[in-house]
Amino acid sequence: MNAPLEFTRAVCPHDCPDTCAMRVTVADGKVIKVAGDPDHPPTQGVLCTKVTRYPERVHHAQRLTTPLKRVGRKGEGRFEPIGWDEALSLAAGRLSEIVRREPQAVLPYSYAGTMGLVQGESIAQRFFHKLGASRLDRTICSAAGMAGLKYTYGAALGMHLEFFEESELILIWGANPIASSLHFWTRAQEAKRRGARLVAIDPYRSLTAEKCHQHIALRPGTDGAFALGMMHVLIAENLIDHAYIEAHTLGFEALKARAAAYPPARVAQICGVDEQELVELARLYGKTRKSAIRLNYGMQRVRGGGNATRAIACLPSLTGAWRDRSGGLLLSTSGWVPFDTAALQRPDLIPGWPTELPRVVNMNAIGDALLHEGDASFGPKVEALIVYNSNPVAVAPDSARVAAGFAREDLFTIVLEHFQTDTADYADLVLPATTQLEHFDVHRAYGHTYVMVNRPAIAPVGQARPNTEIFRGLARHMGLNDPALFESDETVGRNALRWDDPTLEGVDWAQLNDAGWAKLKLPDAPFAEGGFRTPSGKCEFESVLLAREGKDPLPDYLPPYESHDGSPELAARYPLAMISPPARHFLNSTFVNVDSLRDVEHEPHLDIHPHDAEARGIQEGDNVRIRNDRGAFVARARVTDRTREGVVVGLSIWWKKLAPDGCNANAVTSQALTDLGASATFYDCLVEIDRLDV
Ligand SMILES: Nc1nc2c(c(=O)[nH]1)N[C@H]1C(S)=C(S)[C@@H](COP(=O)(O)OP(=O)(O)OC[C@H]3O[C@@H](n4cnc5c(=O)[nH]c(N)nc54)[C@H](O)[C@@H]3O)O[C@H]1N2
Ligand SMILES: Nc1nc2c(c(=O)[nH]1)N[C@H]1C(S)=C(S)[C@@H](COP(=O)(O)OP(=O)(O)OC[C@H]3O[C@@H](n4cnc5c(=O)[nH]c(N)nc54)[C@H](O)[C@@H]3O)O[C@H]1N2
Ligand code: SF4
Ligand SMILES: [Mo]
Repeated sequence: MNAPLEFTRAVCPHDCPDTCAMRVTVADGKVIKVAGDPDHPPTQGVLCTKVTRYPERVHHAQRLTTPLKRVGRKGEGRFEPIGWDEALSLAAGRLSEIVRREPQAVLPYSYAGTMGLVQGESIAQRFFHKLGASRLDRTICSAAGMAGLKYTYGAALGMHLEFFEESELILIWGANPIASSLHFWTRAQEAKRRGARLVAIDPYRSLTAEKCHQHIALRPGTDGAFALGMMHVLIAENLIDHAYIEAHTLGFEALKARAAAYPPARVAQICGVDEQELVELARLYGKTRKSAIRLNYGMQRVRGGGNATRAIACLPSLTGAWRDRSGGLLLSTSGWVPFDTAALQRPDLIPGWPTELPRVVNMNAIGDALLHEGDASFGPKVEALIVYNSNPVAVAPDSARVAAGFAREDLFTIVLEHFQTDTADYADLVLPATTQLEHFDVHRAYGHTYVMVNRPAIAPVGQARPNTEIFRGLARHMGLNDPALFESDETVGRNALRWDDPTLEGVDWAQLNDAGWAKLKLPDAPFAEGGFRTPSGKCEFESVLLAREGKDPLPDYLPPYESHDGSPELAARYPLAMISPPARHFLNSTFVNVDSLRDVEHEPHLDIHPHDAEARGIQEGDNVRIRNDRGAFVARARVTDRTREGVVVGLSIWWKKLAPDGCNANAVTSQALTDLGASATFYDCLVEIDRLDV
C-alpha cells in the first residue's frame, strides 16, 4: 500500500541569489520529491537541476549519522563512531582548557553552506562571542563587490529581479546566470523575447554568454578599465543625464577627470578587446533608456575587484538609468532586508565589548593563519578550529598551505558536516548536522526581495542535529549558562528581523510562518529620486568614506596582481591566466559527491584556447598539469575557443579526494586579497600548463 504523502514548504538554503521556495513531498518519513513553488513569484515553480536532486543528497548512503572520532592520521579519513555525549564532553574539555589560557586561540571557520540566518551565524556566533574567540572575516566570496556597493550606493542595494523583464538592454557582467542564477536568466530571456538586447561581458563564452546577442571577452580582472572606458565615451559624447547627476550624485567633475585618462584606445589595449566594440557598447548603453546591468561576483575575484565594482556601479547614475524601474544595476539586494545582526549574533556577549574585541582572521588566508606560530601582530597561534557550513580544504585558496595547516597535529579541529568532506578528513571530531529539510530556518535573499521561512519536512537523519543544537550542546558541556545561548530556533529566527521596519509593514511572524514568505515593501525604482545610503545621500562617484580612510576616493583600474601588466616577470614564467568559476551541476563543493550530478560533470576539465594548446603540444582529451609556484593539479584538456587566448578555465569546485590526483583548482590560487573588502582573488592567478604523458 502506498504511504500517505505529506507536503511541507521549505527554502533552498544554498549560496545562490535566487533563494527558491520549495515544496517538499514526504512519504514514510523520507523525502521523495522537492519542487519549485509555483506561487512564489521569484521561483515560478522551477528549481535548478542540482536542487531537484535534493532527495538524493539528503538520503545519501554516505550521510554522516553519528559523531565520529578520528583514529587515523589527519587527512587520512579513518574515524570511529562515538556517542553525542562523549563527543561533546571531549570537545568541551579541549576547548575549555584552551579558552582558560587564551580564548583567541579558538577560531571559527564558516561560510554559506546554508544561507539560513538561524543555522548560519546565530547561536554559533553567540557561542564564539561568549568565549572571546577570534573573529573570522567572512570574505571568501563577495566582500569586494559589497564594499564597492557600500562606498558608491551606501549599501548592497539594487534593482528588483522582476523588472529586468521590461529592460531594453541588459549587460550580463561577470555573471553566468544559466549556471548560477537561473531565475534571473528566465527574466532576461523574457526581456529578449520582448526585444531587449543581451550583452555578456566575460573572458569566457559561458553557457550564458553563448546565448546573448553579443559577447565581449575581456581579459580577466580588467573590468575597472572597461567601465572607465565606457564612462569616457559617455561623457565625451554627452550621453549622460545632467539633471540626475546634479541632483543625485557626488564628485562628477573628479570622475570626469579620471575617466579622461581612459580613452578607448588605451582601454582596448588593457582589456584586449576591440576599440570599436567598446565605443559602440557605451553608445548603446547611453542611448537606451531602460538599460540594466546584472553584475555578479565573477568580476570581483581579482585584485581590483572593489574598484571595478565601483566603476561599474557609477554607470547607471551617469546615464540616469535609475529613473526607470527596469533600469539600473543589480549585484545584491541583501541590504534591503531589515536584518538585525546584533540581535541575531549578540556581539555584546564578547567579554571586552565594545572596546576590547578579539582579533580578526581573514578566512581567505586560513592557510597562512593555521601555519602561523603567533606573534605580536598576528596574535596567538590558532589551537582550535571549529568548521561549519564550509569545506575549506577544498574551497579556500592556496590549498597546499590550507591542508598543511589542517594537518598540524597540535591543532584541535571540529567539523560539523553532512558528509565526510575533504575538510572532515582532517577533523579530530566530526559532528553530523541536519540538512535544510530537517531543521527550521529564516532566510533573506541577495537576488530578490522576499524574506522566507523554512520548516523541517522530516525528522533528522540518523543522529544528526541542527548546528544551533550542536552549539547549544557544546555550551552546556562547557558549563556556559547565558540564556542567549539556549534560545530556541524559532525565537532566534523571529528576532533576526526588525519588525518595526516599514519594509515589513503589515507582516507579522505568524503570517510569515504561515505563508512561507513575504515581499518587502520597497519602491519599484529604488533610486529614481536618489535616496542613496551614503554619507552624502548621493551616489558617491567620489567616496566620502574612502577619502576619510585615506584611500583613492575615485574608482580606478588596478591591474591584477598576476598579469602581464601587474607582474611581467611572473607572467614570463606563468603566461596563462586561470579562472575557475562554478560548474553548473555543483554548488561550490556541495553536490560533488552526488553521483547523478558528478556523472554529468564527469571529471575535472581545463578549457584552453587552440593556440595555447598547440604551443604546448596539447590535444583535446589530453591530461594536463596546471601549475605555478603554489602547487599543481591535473585535469582533462578541452581545446576550445570558448576561452580567449591567454586564459584557461577550470570549472570548479571538485572535492579533492574525488579528483584523479587528489587536488583541485585551489592548488594554484592565491591568498592575496582584493583592494576593497579584503576579498579572495581566485581569478587573479597565473599558471603554466604541461601535457602529461599518460
Ligand atoms: N551552479 C552553480 N551555481 C552557483 C554556484 C555554483 O558553484 N554552481 N555558486 C554560487 C555562489 S557561492 C556564487 S558567489 C555565485 C557565483 O556566480 P557569479 O556571481 O555569476 O560568478 P562566477 O560564477 O564566479 O563568475 C561568473 C562569470 O564571470 C566570469 N569571469 C571570471 N573572471 C572575470 C572577470 O575578470 N571579468 C568578468 N567580466 N567576468 C569574469 C566567469 O567566466 C563566469 O562565467 O553563484 C552561485 N550559484
Ligand atoms: N577555485 C575556486 N574556489 C572558490 C570559488 C571559485 O569560484 N573558484 N568560489 C568561492 C566562493 S564564491 C565561495 S562562496 C566559496 C564557498 O565555499 P563554502 O561556503 O565552503 O561552500 P561549499 O563548498 O558549498 O561547502 C559548504 C559545506 O557546508 C555543508 N553544509 C551545508 N549546510 C549545512 C548545515 O546546515 N550545517 C552544517 N554543519 N554544514 C552544512 C555542506 O555539506 C558543504 O560541505 O568557495 C570559494 N572557492
Ligand atoms: S541553487 Fe539557486 S536556483 Fe537552485 S534551487 Fe537553490 S536557490 Fe533555486
Ligand atoms: Mo560565493
